[in-house]
Amino acid sequence: MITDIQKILIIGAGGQIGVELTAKLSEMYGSSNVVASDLKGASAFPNNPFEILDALDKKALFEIVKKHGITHVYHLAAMLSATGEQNPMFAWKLNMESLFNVLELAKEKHISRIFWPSSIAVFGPTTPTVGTPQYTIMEPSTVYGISKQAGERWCEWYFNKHNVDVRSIRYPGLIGWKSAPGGGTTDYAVHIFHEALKTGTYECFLNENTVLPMMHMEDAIKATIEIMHAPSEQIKIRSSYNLSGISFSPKEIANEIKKHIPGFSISYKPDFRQAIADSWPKSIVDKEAREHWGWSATYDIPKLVENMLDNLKKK
Ligand code: NAD
Ligand code: AKB
Repeated sequence: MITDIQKILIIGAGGQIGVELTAKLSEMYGSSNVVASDLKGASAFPNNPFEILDALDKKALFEIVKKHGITHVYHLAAMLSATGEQNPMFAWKLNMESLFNVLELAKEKHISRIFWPSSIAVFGPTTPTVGTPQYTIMEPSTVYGISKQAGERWCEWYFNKHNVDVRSIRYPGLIGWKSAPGGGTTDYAVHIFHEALKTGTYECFLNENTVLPMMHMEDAIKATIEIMHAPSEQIKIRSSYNLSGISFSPKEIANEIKKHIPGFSISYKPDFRQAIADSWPKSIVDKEAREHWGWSATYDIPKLVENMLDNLKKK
């Protein structure tokens, strides 16, 4: 267990990333030093202090920060790409105002460090799709992507103008067996494993050749911990870092699953999420994250598929 003094608040702890991040940080710092918060769901965190918190309520956030002596905030609450397109105004409000609430607390010196995730959704249809670099054309076409791009610019601005120590990663689609995804375009890559084991078939909402950047959740958590623990001078990008894991299409992941479940079959019925996926990169170059703070991924496609199937079977 790490003994430096960190009191951590996780906002949106009940979500796909939050559940795993809360567990990992509790292992590192002790559960009593990691406060989980969400709109509901205390029972998911029997060992952590838990607070009901609406991230849009700045006063309530401030009170929780004071009550627990919070130093570090991981702000995960957001509306993701698919749900965001269906609730555009609220997605914008939630994603932007909640970020401002956290950034302002740091500007006012109530907290000392923030983690806020961005996404590959910051890129858009005019971005080069293969080997997308850190610096390139960024014209996102979803409300979610627009909010993440604006969020990146604001993070950089708060760092430059107010010395706010905010750190960020552009996560690809995340795949883990411990928690369920919440309203994204890459969610199929989690659902497919559950359905392969449960029914042996899966109807995919993207077409068979839609290649997207993806990552095992363990790698995403590793990156999050690494960027938050790197010395400040190594974090040279204060908007958000590209982060690369693996890239595959539904057909490719289905073929890998068939190596373990030979009878597995997949069909395709693209819906509105196809247009979102088509606007995103197929692969990402993360040279800066590697050079600045030593990032590298550990999962390839065969290892990810084996890990997902083995653990879901046990679960
Ligand atoms: P999720 O939807 O699974 O979880 C979000 C959590 O936030 C939920 O538990 C929800 O109840 C909570 N929440 C929603 N509104 C809230 C509010 N007003 N106040 C407090 N909590 C609220 O999302 P996730 O997949 O865990 O993503 C977390 C962050 O990571 C988001 O910012 C998302 O954009 C980013 N991200 C995720 C992925 C991915 O593949 N999961 C990829 C790129 C970026
Ligand atoms: C989504 O599909 O919306 C997320 C993301 C890549 O940001 N998983």
